[in-house]
Amino acid sequence: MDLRQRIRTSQALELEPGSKAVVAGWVDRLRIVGKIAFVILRDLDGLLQVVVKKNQDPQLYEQVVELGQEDVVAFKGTMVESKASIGGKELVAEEMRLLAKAQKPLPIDPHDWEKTGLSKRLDWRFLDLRAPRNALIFRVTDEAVNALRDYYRGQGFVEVHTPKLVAEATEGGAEVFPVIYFDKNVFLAQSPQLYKQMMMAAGFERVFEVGPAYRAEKHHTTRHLTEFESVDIEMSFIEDHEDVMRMVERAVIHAIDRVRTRYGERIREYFNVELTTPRDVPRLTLREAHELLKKHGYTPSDPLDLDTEGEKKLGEIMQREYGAELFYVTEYGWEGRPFYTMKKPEDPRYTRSFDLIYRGLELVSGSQREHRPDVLAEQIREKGLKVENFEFYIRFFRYGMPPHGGAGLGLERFVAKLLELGNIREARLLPRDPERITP
Ligand code: AMO
Repeated sequence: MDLRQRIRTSQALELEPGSKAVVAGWVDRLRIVGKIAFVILRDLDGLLQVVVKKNQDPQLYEQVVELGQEDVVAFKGTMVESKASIGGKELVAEEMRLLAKAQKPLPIDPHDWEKTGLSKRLDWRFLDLRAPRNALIFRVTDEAVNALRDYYRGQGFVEVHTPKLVAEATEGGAEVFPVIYFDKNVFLAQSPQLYKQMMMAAGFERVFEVGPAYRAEKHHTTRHLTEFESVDIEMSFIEDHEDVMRMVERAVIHAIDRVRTRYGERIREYFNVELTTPRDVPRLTLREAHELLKKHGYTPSDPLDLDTEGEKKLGEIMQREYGAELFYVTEYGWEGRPFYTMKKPEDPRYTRSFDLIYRGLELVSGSQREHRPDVLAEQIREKGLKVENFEFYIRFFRYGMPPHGGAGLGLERFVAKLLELGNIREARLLPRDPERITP
């Protein structure tokens, strides 16, 4: 039996009865009824029942009954119709090749992932991901990120890859990881922010990046990771932040629609979540958001920002009263936004900024950037940072920098909300948090 002839279980199920097939995968279950052995074989695509009858092939039967759960095995045989089997067909085996034994007992049983705590599941992530429901999370991630990529590329964005070892914090000084870099102290990048802006000075006009971002978040929350995948864009020649918002919302809607089209049914089956493609994305200024919240009996803690609880409440109100799962809050107060954000010209207490909220969670954050070097230097000072440390950055702005803006989307948050996962860690292959650095 030659593994090069191997087809997936889903392909085998499409064959005409009587066709020969070589399939391979993991033993999901082994059942022996009388003198018949049934192996449920699992691969990336699904399950296939394989049958061996003792009286037809006693030698093969003896091999099969020795199999254990999670052994890796290949079968060659003939596809036959079988109404009671998954997919209405099964493989009558003629040959078997044991490819690898699974040691027993299994540290976690992929069938029982629900009974296992998340921490233990993450310790044994490779076994946890053998559960089709858990594997689906990463197929959804793949579809979502590629849909975003395809959308942006279609709009003339070019993907770039910027350094993750950097000299300065960009998103607020407290949350950086210092790294010993030869004889210097450097940091892990919190965001590609300064470099995607550099690409505007380089005349690229539209760039995007999908890459890791690092935040030294000490808090254990269900929406923070210390390492996450950030989908960033930056674009030039904008009038204001609204131009960025239109771009981002179309990309997000495109991604939701692609995930729904490809995996909607399976998401319903495994996660009991109904995906709908948003039609439009309402906008509220921060002030309007606060008024709406107060009307519903909630007073936000900071008049110039939106706290997590407020975000969640606002999400519920927008969903209930306007049927909006996806909406923008704009014009955040200057206090709460980074130094590179453009202030609102008519009222500098506020900024040309926005957050996109999806199902009650901040999914995207963005703004128009301050592109006038002297104003930018002043803003760096206002935030209590040293202008000298940002000289390499301010330089980008001195030789012809177009008006520009951009945004960053947290990929794990996106997937967590698409599937209504209770904890963002489930949406990261190998999440890092203050305690976890292995596997
Ligand atoms: P911000 O800091 O808001 O903005 O981050 C952008 C988006 O990244 C996600 N995110 C996180 N996801 C998981 N764990 C975390 N600890 C975490 N922190 C942030 C969120 C958030 O909306 N440079 C700006 C973006 C820009 O203006 O272009 C920035 O990084 O989904």
